Amino acid sequence: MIQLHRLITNNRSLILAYDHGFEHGPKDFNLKTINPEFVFDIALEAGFNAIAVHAGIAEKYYNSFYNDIPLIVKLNGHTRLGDKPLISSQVCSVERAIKLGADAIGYTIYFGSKDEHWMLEEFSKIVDKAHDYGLPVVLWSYPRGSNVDENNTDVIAYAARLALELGADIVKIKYNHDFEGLKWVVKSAGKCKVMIAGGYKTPDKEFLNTVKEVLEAGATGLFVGRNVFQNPRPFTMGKALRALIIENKPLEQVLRIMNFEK
Ligand code: FBP
Repeated sequence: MIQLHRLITNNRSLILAYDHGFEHGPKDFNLKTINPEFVFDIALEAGFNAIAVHAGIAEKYYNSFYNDIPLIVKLNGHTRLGDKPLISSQVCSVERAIKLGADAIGYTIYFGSKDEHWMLEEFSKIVDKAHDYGLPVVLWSYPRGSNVDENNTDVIAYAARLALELGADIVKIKYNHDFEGLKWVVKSAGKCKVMIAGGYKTPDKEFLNTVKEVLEAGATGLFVGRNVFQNPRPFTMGKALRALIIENKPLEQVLRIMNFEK
């Protein structure tokens, strides 16, 4: 039985992504957010459904104090030191993730890249093993490559469908601001839950509006990094997202309570 219930509340979910130190480098952080404990504290205090990190961060920072936050260990990654990455290498096994306390496994596939066959093969084996242990699998489903239009709705729907076909339980996609298109993406993913990546830091009100929109289109929730930890009030933004996504509060009320009017 796949243990999805810790990651999803009333068919909604809010997950904090903190794999940026690996995927982009410390440039995404400031003097506070460079410290993983600060970001774990945001997840804990704002009541996120889970936090996603690489193995080294889990090993050194996910201690008993944070046990209430379900842990997603990301099994593959790439650096940003060379060309735009089209392959993500496995850097952690399912077994190691379990030893680190993982409640779920994360993995990225760049569909459409010339190396996709490596990632397809590797991911299939990982899904098989993770499911044997009852662990849900989250796929960062990112179409990418010289002949791939990452922003095209049909391409995003294809990426969502591939996640379902491969056995992922949650698929994380980038939203292209095509509201009707997202409904089709969600349909394409079937029983695989669709979560939206946060993207670059955007103004608070605009960002929360987008979140409201993706929920209306049928997304299960948000799998967000920079729009929380790069916010000058990251705890407040975390709580606002919790109110909007999990507690189903109206956007106007969330904006008012959190004083996000500007
Ligand atoms: P953000 O909410 O900050 O966009 O994080 C989502 C995420 O998928 C991270 O998990 C990951 O590190 C990053 O975006 C990858 O972005 P990109 O594919 O642009 O490097």
